[in-house]
Amino acid sequence: MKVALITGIRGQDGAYLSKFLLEKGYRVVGADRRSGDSSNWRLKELGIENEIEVVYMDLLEFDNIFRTIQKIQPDEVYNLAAQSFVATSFEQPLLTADVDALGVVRLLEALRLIKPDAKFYQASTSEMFGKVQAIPQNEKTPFYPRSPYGVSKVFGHWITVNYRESYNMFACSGILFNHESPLRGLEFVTRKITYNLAQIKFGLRDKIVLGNLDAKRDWGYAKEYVEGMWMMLQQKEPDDYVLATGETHSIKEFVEKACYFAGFDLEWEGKDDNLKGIDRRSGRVIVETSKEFHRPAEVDLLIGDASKAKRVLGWQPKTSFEKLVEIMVDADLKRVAQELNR
Ligand code: NAP
Ligand code: F7E
Repeated sequence: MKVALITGIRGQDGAYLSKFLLEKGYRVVGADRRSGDSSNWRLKELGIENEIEVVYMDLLEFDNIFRTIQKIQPDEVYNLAAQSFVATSFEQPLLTADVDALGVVRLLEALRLIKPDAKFYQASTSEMFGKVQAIPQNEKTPFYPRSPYGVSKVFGHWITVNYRESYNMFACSGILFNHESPLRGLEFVTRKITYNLAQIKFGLRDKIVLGNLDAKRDWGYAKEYVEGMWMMLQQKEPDDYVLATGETHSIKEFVEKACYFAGFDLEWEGKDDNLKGIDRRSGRVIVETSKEFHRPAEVDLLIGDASKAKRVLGWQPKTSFEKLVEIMVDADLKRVAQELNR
């Protein structure tokens, strides 16, 4: 039985990857940093809460990582843990760098010393492309990060490449574009939209306040992206791969589609920071914009070219943008209805 150690077990990708690996017959050990809120809602929703062995491991503490690797002796390590919210990285740049940059080298160093033959996956990101230097972006596109998060992830990416080249370790970096799901955190724009629209639908909220609606993202379905992570570690040689859909949509388009699936008839009025989304049926303002949610530096456009992953791994996304929005809206309408019935 292969042993997989997953950091960031309580996050969106940690949950989907755990389920995928359990179905493949892995023993899954999940590293939890032991924060105050130890709710396992995602693992519960996937029905796997009791199938995962949880260990306490924080990427900030080297001895803790060292002892965990020594004890678990993993065959595969998926480093999904991160301070992953771009907006927070501007408020907490040092913490973000400590976890997202130095955390990676702590883990790699522990593996090099104890289990150098373990396969390693690093969760890199399209945020590394930032102010994009080419359209679409692929493995060869130069990085130009626009946030402390993006800068830290560039370090995580290059240190992974460096350990592969210096010590011959099987270390891969997956450069994943935005991937969403009903298990996405509420702070990210897609889930903020779908959950809050569901609350408006059930009369629990008046409106949603958002930031820059013009930014464009390449959004895929998280459940499919974790399979790509695993595929990278099953190849003969370690390498880096972009996973993306090759389509891009603005936040405004996401709002429009989500409103449609939630049963609102949206029309826009005004512009820029005075843009309002009005439901024609009720005449009520349900979407507003505010500078509060703007970032000091924005990533305006992301669109990925995943042709290498398709050619080498046989990976390709299956869920369309429209279907993804529908899945997320439906899940949140059900959740809010259940919350009301409790
Ligand atoms: P997520 O839901 O925010 O999960 C991140 C996890 O990391 C959380 O469980 C968090 O623990 C944990 N964590 C934070 N600080 C830690 C520390 N010091 N030590 C140990 N664990 C720590 O993120 P996700 O969406 O699943 O993404 C997974 C990874 O892929 C992240 O590295 C992210 O940066 C990267 N990524 C994500 C996307 C995307 O679109 N989702 C795209 C590209 C790359 P708590 O549960 O205790 O908060
Ligand atoms: O923002 C705009 C915001 O926070 C998307 C992380 O998983 O994907 C994610 O990073 C866009 C930005 O995701 C609001 O300005 C407008 O342009 O959902 P987000 P992100 O920053 O793209 C990458 C690939 C990662 O690696 C990260 O870990 O939406 N936006 N209004 C807003 N964003 C938020 N959060 N809230 C708003 O109200």
